[in-house]
Amino acid sequence: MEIEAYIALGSNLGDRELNLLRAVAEVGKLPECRVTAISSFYETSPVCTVQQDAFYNAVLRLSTRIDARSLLTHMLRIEDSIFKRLRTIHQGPRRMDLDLLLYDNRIINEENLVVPHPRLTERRFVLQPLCEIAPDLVHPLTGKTIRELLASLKSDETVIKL
Ligand code: PH2
Ligand code: MG
Ligand code: MG
Repeated sequence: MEIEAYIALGSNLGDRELNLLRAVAEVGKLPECRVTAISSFYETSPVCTVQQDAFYNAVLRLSTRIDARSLLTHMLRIEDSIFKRLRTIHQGPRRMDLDLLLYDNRIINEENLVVPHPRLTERRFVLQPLCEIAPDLVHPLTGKTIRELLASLKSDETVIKL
């Protein structure tokens, strides 16, 4: 059975636009995965403790037959092997960060695999692109749509559609 998953993409090192395009292509090449929607790209102010440059962020929708754990493993492999991600500084600058936001309407609480993504509801740099491609999607924990979550969000992040 095909299910729909949503993945957030973020880059603030190197050619940020090219990095997002490459990541979309790599996710699309995964076994039994089809990218069925991509948001616009957004330039966003960094939300973190470590001082760093602005991000490019986007969200994509995937139709897939692989389970959430395998999908996550593939995503981490793309970060490591394609984008040579170094995990030296926690939340430090990176060419590519791929986060699994939603997997069907499932609630998963396993080590290193928490879905829906725990910070999804607090981050404009995620909610705004997600709302562009899935405004009526219901967040399985809050029962609210993405549009409602975005409307009630209080955050001073700058998120500019490119
Ligand atoms: N990712 C983080 C921390 N802060 N800020 C923005 N604007 N965009 C991100 O993708 C981002 C962040 C940790 O993954
Ligand atoms: Mg992240
Ligand atoms: Mg991540």
